[in-house]
Amino acid sequence: MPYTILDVESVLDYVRTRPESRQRLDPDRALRAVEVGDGNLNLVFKVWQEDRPESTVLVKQALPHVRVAEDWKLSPLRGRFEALSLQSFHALAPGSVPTPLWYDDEQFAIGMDNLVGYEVIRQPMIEGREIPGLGTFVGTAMARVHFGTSDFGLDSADKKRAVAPYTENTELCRITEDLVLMEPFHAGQPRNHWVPEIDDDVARLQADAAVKREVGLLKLAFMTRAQALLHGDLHTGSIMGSGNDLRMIDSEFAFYGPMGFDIGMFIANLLMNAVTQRAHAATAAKRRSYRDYLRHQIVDTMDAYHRTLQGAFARPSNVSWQAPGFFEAFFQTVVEDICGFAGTEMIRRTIGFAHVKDVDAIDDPELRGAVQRQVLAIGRRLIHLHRRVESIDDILTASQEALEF
Ligand code: SR1
Ligand code: MG
Repeated sequence: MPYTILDVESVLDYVRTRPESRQRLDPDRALRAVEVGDGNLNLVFKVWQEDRPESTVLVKQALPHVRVAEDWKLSPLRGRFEALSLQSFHALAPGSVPTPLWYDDEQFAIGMDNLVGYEVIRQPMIEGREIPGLGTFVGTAMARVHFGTSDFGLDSADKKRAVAPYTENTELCRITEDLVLMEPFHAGQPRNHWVPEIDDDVARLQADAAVKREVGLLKLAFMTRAQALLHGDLHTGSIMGSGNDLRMIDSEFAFYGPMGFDIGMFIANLLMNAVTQRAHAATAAKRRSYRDYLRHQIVDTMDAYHRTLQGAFARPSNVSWQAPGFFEAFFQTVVEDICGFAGTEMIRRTIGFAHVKDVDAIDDPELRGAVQRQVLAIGRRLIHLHRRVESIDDILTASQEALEF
């Protein structure tokens, strides 16, 4: 069947053509579907058996354009990279992603477990709900994936072969190169947008030559340092949770890049949430306790990431990585990347093409402007700091106004 954009009717016939769907439902029974995608790029259908709603699968199809901007053409081939990375995440960090069921390279569609009862954690976190174990989950899972796909975890030839397919994920890499690592730092880029309240702050940021230099270095690292398989877009809208169980989703930006990118992006989203609690928390006490929770999640993320990587390094491996002090010297470079990429994510989510709801949902323009000013200031500081940063404590100190009580 030629590539056809699915809808809530045609997805039912589509699921019937996939033998793998039988693992989760009976395709000979009456099926129902609803489209639930709320991201920027794709269609997402929940499909279930009418007489047994718990028998269900999720179908995610890549569109030939950006979902939120139809004239922005984008190859649906990204479905292939999401499917490939989903398999790797599932194998290296079992339980960290929905179980993949199939990938169809004609329809650019992935079948996977429908995470019934799970919700994307961004909205509950805006509302100040604590997500148990969040930092430990992200740090542990990403360390397993990063180690297992890197030259530390793979034979040299296998690693090179593993990188190869992702070199085709050119369009999504370019989105990150442009939207995260270039446009927000330069005046006159038409996709940037912000509210007039922060005009002066944006002008100062975009006139900061040192920031441009540091972001240039970060962008070069992103483009050339193929250390490990990255999720590529690990924000709080890319994580779903139910009670204590968490899963990462939406890895279509997956490719081989610098290991600090994912954790940097994730920590940036925690910091942005922390700043916005000034608007979202109902009381000072609630703001205090949620910021305390967020601070702990940042520390837990780094601890789990460091500990899991260190544990993996301790197992016998290539003699080249076993010299005393090697791991800590290497990890230092990862912390530098985490700090720098966190800064770029905070800035691009404030003045670039794609913002975050945490900030944009603040109705009062003055308060929103004040929040954005703080996010920009922290982001800029983290970028300035990144080549001198020594530990997570330095990152927390540089982000003090987001976390203070
Ligand atoms: C055109 S895509 C814009 C943003 O949405 C995705 O979720 C990524 O974060 C990307 O940068
Ligand atoms: Mg996404």
